[in-house]
Amino acid sequence: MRLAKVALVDGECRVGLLEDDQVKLLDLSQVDNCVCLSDVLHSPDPIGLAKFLADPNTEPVPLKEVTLLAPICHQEVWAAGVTYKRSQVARMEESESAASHYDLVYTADRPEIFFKADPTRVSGPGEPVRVRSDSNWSVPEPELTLVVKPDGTLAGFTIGNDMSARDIEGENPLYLPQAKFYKQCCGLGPCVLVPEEELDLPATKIILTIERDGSQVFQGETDLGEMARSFDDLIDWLFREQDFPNGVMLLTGTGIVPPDDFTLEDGDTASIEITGIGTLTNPVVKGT
Ligand code: DO4
Ligand code: MG
Repeated sequence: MRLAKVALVDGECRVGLLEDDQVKLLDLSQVDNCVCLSDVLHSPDPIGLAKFLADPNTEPVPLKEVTLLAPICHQEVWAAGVTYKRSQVARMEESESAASHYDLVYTADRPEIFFKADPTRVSGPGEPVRVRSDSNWSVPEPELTLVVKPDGTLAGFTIGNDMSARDIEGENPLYLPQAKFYKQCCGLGPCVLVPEEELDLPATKIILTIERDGSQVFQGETDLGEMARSFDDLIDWLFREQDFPNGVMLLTGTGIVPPDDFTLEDGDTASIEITGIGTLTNPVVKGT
């Protein structure tokens, strides 16, 4: 089941169930204290609750008549890194001085986990993601994103774009928060997949496409079978000595890194497709 936050033509914000090219709107008022998508996702049975809330008296709305919003409410957004071989190699190339850190963290018991964004820094489908004005080497990072309940159990999956300034991160690993955390630094969407069965990891593809002036300038592909860590392991580390009363989103690292001579430019478009979830597309803006 795919659940989304949508804005209707009159601007009203609703939660909907995506089915083909239609959205079935949910009537959240039927349940006490159920006001946002996360209230459905964090319930003990999100699929059962969404079916119960699907309003039989309202006609489904054509998907093209709504605007899909970032599927986030009050959650913090965190990210794991160096969880794919491709990321380990790229990081070791970009930073001579920190190469051994990236090498070690790939196989260490403790993963790299960092704070990525609060909801105000997240861009939904179609909204701009940003390249810092003081970066000349930035890339999108296409990442499966775990939607985690306050109790640490998995509610579902969405798509994340961990925008990254490779030059700032590569100059000194102590600059990582500046390379990763700034306004419009994170794309999320277009919906949350609440799986009805376990994901088939090797069959779940991630495809990153970057377009410039209407032409494709980069495309890369990986699959979840390439990930070196399990979802449970990442969630377990994230929740050590942390409480997330609003739930949390966890980006799980990139397995696609464009070649070293590639940097995003103002006006590019980054699209990330993940099997079973959909495609998250964002225009890129560069600060001046
Ligand atoms: O330390 C570097 C960040 C790694 C990362 O964001 C990734 O592998 O996706
Ligand atoms: Mg990343």
